[in-house]
Amino acid sequence: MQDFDCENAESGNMENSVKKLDMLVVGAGFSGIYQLYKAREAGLSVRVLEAGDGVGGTWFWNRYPGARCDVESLDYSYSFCRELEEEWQWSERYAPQAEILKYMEHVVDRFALKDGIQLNARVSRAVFNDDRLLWTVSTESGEVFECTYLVMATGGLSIPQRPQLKGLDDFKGRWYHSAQWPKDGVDFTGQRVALIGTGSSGVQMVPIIAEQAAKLTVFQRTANFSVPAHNVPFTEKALAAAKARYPDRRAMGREAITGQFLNANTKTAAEMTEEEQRAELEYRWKGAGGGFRMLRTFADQMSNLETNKMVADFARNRIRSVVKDSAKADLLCPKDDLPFGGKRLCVDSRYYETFNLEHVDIVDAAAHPVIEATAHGLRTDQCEYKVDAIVFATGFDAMSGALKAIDIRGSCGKSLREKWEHGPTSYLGLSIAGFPNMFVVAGPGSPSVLSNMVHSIETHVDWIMRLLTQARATGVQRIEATQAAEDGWVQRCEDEANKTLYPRANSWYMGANIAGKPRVFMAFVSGVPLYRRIIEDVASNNYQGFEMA
Ligand code: NA7
Repeated sequence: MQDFDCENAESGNMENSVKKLDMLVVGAGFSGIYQLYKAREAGLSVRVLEAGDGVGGTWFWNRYPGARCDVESLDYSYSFCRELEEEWQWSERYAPQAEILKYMEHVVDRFALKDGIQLNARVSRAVFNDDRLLWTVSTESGEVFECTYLVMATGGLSIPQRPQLKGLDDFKGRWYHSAQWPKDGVDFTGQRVALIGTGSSGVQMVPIIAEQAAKLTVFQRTANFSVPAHNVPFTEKALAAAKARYPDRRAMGREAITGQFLNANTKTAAEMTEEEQRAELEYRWKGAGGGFRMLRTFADQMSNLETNKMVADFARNRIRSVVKDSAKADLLCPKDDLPFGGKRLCVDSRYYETFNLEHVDIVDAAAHPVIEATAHGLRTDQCEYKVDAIVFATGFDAMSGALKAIDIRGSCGKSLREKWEHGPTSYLGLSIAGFPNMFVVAGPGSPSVLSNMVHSIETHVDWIMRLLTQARATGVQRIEATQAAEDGWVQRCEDEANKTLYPRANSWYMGANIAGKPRVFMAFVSGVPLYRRIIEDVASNNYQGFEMA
């Protein structure tokens, strides 16, 4: 089948020509690339539209100093091709941004996908036509496409949030956002730098910027928990040994709550002696563990406040044992009202240690918020901090932001922005009632950001392709989640979240990081294996919850 049917491409007027495809995919990150590969394999004409001037999604945009994935590289990679797994040589346990981007570019080249991806094409509007059963999709530059299936591979963290800071235009230095970092990098040598935000991006950046800057002042609104990554370079031997066990590793990942094997403890804290509890905590914090293993210390860690507090206290003690200045340590210790893991856990290399450097300071931006930027720095209600550069590591309009950024109109002109006014809703995090033939990869209502994203992406794309293959074989032209199925799923997601401690935290999972955003827990919290079984059951039951016509 022809890959790209430019019906009017010969007309010479590309702006007004309408390109017709079986499938249009929005976004060329991990989701979009795999969706393109699978759709081509199934013989569909397909094109990916990508806003950036390169592929990679998250890993294209987030080039800030120290950016790396905090899911281990061997897990945070495609599993669909054994040869690809064998060929690719990860250099470290946790790959840096540049290496992940190189990997994604390699995948695009290796599977000859480049000609299916259109760069510099930001989608602004998508409208469903009920009579013709087609989506009309427009880009900001005025290109128009028609497609039968629309796949939103727009990512969970792709709309950066820059605080509306008064006076920023008058600031005479340079400012940056972690997710819009200059491609050529930034040299902070000898500079006074202000960094706002202490989520994963800020936590990864602090040690690296501190190496260059003359003075680094970190403005922290909420202290979050961060655990040591224990990142190490792979030796040839270690990588070969890991690869020899790859099929087992992937199989264990599939059956793990987060889609990556973290050696989860199956016992609750109450089922262990104090000595055993201590040993478990130590094991997870230290080299053999590290990273997200700390989230699986006890089986009831995210549902039992007392157990969670045990982990939180352990982490707080560790912070205090590292940070010598007790005033800094007080600030860096998360408060009691934040459950451990309630906000996305940070995974760091020398974050807390960096605050022992004399030129690195921390400011309590909750007690003394940044009020404005001045010509020479930032002003809180207490004083002015003179700086040469401001770095915003202030996060994203997560989960729903990227979809709401596009004017999506479903059946009978229904607006997704209006539908989601009170928070995102979906059936299985894959499909939205009123938006036929549109699918969301790792969308709100699926494990997505609570899981190893690459695993969840592969699960979704495979599921979507299975559905479309059956639909095409049986002459089904319109696939739409029913409102009842969606309502039931939304309720289930809420019920599952309410069994946990997650809703207690003012996290971006809850939409709490954006002023005025509805507070809804946006992910399916009960884990990858259960979720996969649910969607497999739906498929086996003739796509229960979908209307297929
Ligand atoms: P996050 O995790 O959303 O962190 C953003 C940080 O910025 C967080 O500490 C926020 O404080 C802080 N923030 C946001 N707005 C402000 C204002 N106005 N003033 C002061 N501080 C502010 O984003 P990241 O980019 O670090 O990480 C995103 C994800 O990428 C991460 O979770 C991983 O999945 C990878 P708050 O906690 O809201 O008080």
